[in-house]
Amino acid sequence: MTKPILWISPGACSLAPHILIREAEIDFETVVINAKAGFPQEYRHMNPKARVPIFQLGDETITEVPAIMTAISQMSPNKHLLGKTNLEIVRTYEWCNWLSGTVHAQAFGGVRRSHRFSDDPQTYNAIKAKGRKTIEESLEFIEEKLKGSHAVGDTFTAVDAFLLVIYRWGNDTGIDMKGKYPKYANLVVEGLKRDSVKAAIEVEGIKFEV
Ligand SMILES: N[C@@H](CCC(=O)N[C@@H](CS)C(=O)NCC(=O)O)C(=O)O
Repeated sequence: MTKPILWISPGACSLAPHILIREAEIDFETVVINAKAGFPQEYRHMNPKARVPIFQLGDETITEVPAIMTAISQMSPNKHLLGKTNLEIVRTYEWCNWLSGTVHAQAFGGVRRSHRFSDDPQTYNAIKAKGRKTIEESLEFIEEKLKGSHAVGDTFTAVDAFLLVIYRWGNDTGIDMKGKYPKYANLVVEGLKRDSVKAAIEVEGIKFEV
């Protein structure tokens, strides 16, 4: 079988499955595109939704961070990257749906991609302000929820990979992540020690400060 291919954009949400596929120790290839200024139109045939990540697995093309992370986890079942017990797997989906739908799409989307919410540029500042407020509320919720170095159970899961991305975006947004969210910062410090995380950051050529 041909190697799976993960399409990523440096520092984007694709960093989460990129970390996870390294954690899963799967032999894979990457296609690196720059989606920061918008998904390049020439690759639209790969994902008509015009977003990274994209995961090519044999004849299948999989999109959406939680779905891709599920596919990766299924390829290395002994790593338990969605959690070890049925309840942990449920908690992983609970986290991932919220991180994807509310924190990523709604909160950071409002700040970074206001045009997705309205065709009227006069509303963009209000959308950005609401997005920023939702980011801060979400970060407080994360801080309250965390109990140790892992969000689900006592091992590294897809949720930790996703939380690393969101933390980095928080820093990029000018929020004092370390000062305001010490438990979250601790999870990130522990995550940054992992070979999978170090390698993904290096390959993407991005900075990751706690
Ligand atoms: N719901 C999608 C969101 C993917 C997404 O928004 N990706 C961003 C990068 S973080 C992107 O490709 N943006 C390009 C654009 O908005 O044109 C998922 O979970 O995969």
